[in-house]
Amino acid sequence: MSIVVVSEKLSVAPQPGIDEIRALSGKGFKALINNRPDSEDAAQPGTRAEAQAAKAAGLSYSFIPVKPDNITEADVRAFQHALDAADGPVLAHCQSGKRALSLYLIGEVLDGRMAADAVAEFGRSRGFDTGLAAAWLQKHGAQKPQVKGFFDKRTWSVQYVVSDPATGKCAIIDPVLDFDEKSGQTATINADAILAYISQNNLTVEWILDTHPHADHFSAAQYLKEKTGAQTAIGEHVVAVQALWKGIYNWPELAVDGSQWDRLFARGDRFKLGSIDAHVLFSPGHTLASVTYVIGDAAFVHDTLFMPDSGTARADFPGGDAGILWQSIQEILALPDETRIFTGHDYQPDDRAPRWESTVAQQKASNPHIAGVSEAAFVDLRTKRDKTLPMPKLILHALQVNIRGGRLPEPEANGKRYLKFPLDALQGAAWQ
Ligand SMILES: N[C@@H](CCC(=O)N[C@@H](CS)C(=O)NCC(=O)O)C(=O)O
Ligand SMILES: [Fe+2]
Repeated sequence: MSIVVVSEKLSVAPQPGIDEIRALSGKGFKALINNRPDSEDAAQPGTRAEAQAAKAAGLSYSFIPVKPDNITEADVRAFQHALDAADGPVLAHCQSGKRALSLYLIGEVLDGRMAADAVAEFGRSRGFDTGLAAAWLQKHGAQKPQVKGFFDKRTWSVQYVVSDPATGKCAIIDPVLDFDEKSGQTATINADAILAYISQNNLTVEWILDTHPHADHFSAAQYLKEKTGAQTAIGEHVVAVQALWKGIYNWPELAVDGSQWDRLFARGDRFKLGSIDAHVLFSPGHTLASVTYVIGDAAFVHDTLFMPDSGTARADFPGGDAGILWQSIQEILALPDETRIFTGHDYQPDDRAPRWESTVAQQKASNPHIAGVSEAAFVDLRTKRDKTLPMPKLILHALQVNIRGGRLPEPEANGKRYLKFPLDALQGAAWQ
């Protein structure tokens, strides 16, 4: 049996004989992992005999049998658990050592400690063909992005960095540019926290995505594009929102062709985040242009569904429509039950700590605007509730920035920037 050292804690080997297992503690090993289902061949000792020999030698023993074509994430996690639990060096084996090494490598990539394209070379340099791990990652692992949420207390917004552990590529979704309406000051506290996370984790920004032109905060898309060089994108119907607000702001020079973004997404468009497949749902109702980004198993739904204890987004902004929002929500709920749903705001009902992740199944089971609610009842409850909601305090500030992709107004001759407010253009004043 030739033992190959993989890390300080792990070595892998082909099938050991019973005598070789008994000798392992003398070589400093504290634990044995057997990744081989019983009865693969007549000569193999089998798990009972291995367990007995390991225990007699004072080793802890784990049986995590996998077939080469049927490895699951649970096997990978069980392998990691056995490795972590051991109080010293571990020997893992299958027939040749290839499966044992593959389980380890898949875990390293899933947890972001190794790049997927380093897997093959890692195996080769130690005498193993680890194409198995590479193929597994291509099929499963690479489709599960890591999602980091950043909550902005001022606007109850959730901003996301979504990354592909296999390649280190990431997207920033719905970043906030800070604005204090009382002083008129802007700042980049939120966006800089996002940039710090990206640099600490050695990520490369591929996309800066907005789900819709926000009515309650400024988008930091332009600032982040200047910092990272990544491409910006939004839904193609942003041109309708531009046309609508061009009228409200009486703004003849505003280009209403979406040229302020690098890419405009249409319903069903596909794109890649590193090795992860992503596609776009058109999700209007809250605004004319809202989209949902489905990246691997994660859907970024922004202002459609909130957390199950918080219902849904309002549909009474210019261009909003409760019936259309209902249709958009149905399309999101038709995603697989285990799809992770990431919402764009959390208004912290009863002052609970902010939360932003749920699943399609949880939304269907317990969101009071959805579970057992008909379309007519939804439209009724949404319309009644929207009549009670004052306009967001920054709606007139934010739209003139966000329909230009997060660009602040151009400075005037004195170098200062100014916002412009139409009077009596919107309804919904909260006089009392
Ligand atoms: N009080 C907040 C309200 C913001 C707001 O209206 N948010 C929208 C999303 S942009 C919403 O759907 N709110 C639902 C609700 O407040 O119930 C503000 O002034 O900014
Ligand atoms: Fe919104």
